[in-house]
Amino acid sequence: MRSATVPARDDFEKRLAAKGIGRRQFLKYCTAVAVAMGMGPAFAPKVAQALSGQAGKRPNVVYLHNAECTGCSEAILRATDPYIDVLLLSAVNMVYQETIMAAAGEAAEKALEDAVHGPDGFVAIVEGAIPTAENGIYGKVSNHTMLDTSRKVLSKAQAVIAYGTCAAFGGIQAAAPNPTGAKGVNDCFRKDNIKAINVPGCPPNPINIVGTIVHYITKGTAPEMDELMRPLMFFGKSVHEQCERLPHFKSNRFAPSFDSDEARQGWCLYHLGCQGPSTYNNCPKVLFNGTNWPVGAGHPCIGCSEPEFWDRMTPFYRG
Ligand code: FSX
Ligand code: SF4
Ligand code: F3S
Repeated sequence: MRSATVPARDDFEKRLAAKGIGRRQFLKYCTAVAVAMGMGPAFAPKVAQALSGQAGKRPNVVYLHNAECTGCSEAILRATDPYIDVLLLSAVNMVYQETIMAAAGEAAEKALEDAVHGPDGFVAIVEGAIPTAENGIYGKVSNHTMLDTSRKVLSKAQAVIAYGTCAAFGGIQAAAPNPTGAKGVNDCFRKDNIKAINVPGCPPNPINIVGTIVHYITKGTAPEMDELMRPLMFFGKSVHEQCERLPHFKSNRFAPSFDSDEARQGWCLYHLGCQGPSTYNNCPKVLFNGTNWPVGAGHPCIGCSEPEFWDRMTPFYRG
């Protein structure tokens, strides 16, 4: 793929500095991404190169929104460091993103047309499920159904990333009785031979999309995936096997209620509804914003990175 112009490293560092982020803090973030990718800290300079746009390849990215709460974008936009505008806009050439783009109306539509038919190709990132009932009339942007726009855009993309559980598996829109016929990308477009890399979570951890993009830039391929098309480097282990409360589970120490001393002392939340044993994600190790994760904060895992979790894992609270 041909790439957009490589930005000067100085510009990148100036933009980071304008956000109050020093080089050391940026490198710390790159190390966290490298470790989450299972590559170890020695891979951090490569991550830094990719994120600063110095890896020589800046893929064009078309970012589509479908039926969703936009929490996936929010997870990136509210990330503590190093902020999407500096990070993603340096690593990739974001040619269309409805939440953050300045263009509106016809100008926005033209930007999408240009990107899809441009000579350089593009990677598509999809957020949200696709309503399919009655030819997709339950989800429209600019009088086009999300179903039509997604099919048109995704069939031309060099790679497709379904970001968030809604885009990956349908999410809450697809929960029973699913009146809009909402589906995840792979389910929706199986016959069109569109294959998305799934990066689920409701919301997903921003590190997992950043790591997927870094992998694509540095290796030029999709990462190794499980049978649900989730990168193994992020979703290869269950939440349970990485959980800090696991020793309590193994010793049969289960918290009797959320407000008990036992819960505060870190006893296992299994009897209160925790779905960690049947959920695959890296939350216990990667944390959100490097700070904490649901079970660490005393909340059971609700299985948010699994298909049909709204139907299969509810009620979320027991006991
Ligand atoms: Fe779904 Fe994302 Fe949950 Fe929300 O876009 S994965 S409802 S956090 O926003 O799609
Ligand atoms: Fe497993 Fe949940 Fe208990 Fe952690 S709290 S050990 S994830 S059951
Ligand atoms: Fe989701 Fe469970 Fe992690 S609810 S955020 S997969 S702990």
